Amino acid sequence: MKKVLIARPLPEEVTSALKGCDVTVREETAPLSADEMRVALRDYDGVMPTLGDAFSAEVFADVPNPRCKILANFGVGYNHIDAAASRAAGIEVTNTPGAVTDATADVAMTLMLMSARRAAEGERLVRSGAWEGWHPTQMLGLHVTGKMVGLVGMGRIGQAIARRCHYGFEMQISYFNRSAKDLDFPATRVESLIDLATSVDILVIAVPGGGETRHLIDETVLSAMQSHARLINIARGDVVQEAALIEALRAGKIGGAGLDVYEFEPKVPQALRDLENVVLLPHLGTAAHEVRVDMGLMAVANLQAFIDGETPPNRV
Ligand code: 8YV
Repeated sequence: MKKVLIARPLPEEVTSALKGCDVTVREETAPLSADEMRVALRDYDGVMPTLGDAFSAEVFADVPNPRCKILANFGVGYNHIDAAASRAAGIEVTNTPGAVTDATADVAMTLMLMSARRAAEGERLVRSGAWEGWHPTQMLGLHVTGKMVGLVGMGRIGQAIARRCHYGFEMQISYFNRSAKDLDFPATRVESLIDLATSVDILVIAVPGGGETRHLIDETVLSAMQSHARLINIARGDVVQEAALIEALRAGKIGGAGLDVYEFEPKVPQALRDLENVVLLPHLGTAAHEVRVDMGLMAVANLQAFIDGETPPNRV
């Protein structure tokens, strides 16, 4: 019987869905250690890893002829897995596109509204007991309706965000993407990231993580943004050069930021935590029970196909 390792506790409806195999659910919430990854590759036929399980080229190199043949990632982003090294080791990688889209787009909107309307700052004020009452110029933020939003990346999640911006908030949409997209809402493709950064009130990052997008948002891009503009990141932390962002926020080069992800997650620099003009969420993108169940069932479908000798539906 095939042996499967699920690397984190997941809702019971997910862990009980795999049939015809011997399933081990690891009870710890922390990422797999290098030793645990080596054991996973050596002793299991299939593994369901997730964010933080750093299956690097070194880990694959440590386990020649692995028993494992599939890493069915729980999540759409798989930049923690060296997919080329995995394939070279004879292990296929799958992910969970679609299941994460709406929930992640919702968190982008949450951050956009919170940052623009200074909601976290306001909440801190009320909680501190220092609020002295309403007055016409208190805590004025940026009006969102009708503003210009720029999407860095127009994949599934980018489109879900843009749709919300267009239909919900009458925003003008422009985007920077490798290829032009056939979209069901009005949007202008911009050839240069700097031009996009210069022209919008809110810049939203929705590109995959990994080597190609690392530090895409650097000092030059941040300096191009307008001083009232907001930067929203629901993608991967290292798409933004965090030190440059801290400096831009500190110097008032941009108006604020809303972050769900961090360059050295889960480490969030004190300098960032000290700033008022940034909203900080703990990677809540897909943190809703039904979404995690959908993601889990998608990862299970990939594993199940492998166990049944079929082609997994979501190979990366
Ligand atoms: C997940 C995400 O919760 O799916 C992704 O790529 O970023 C998240 O929202 C997490 O990464 C699980 O893999």
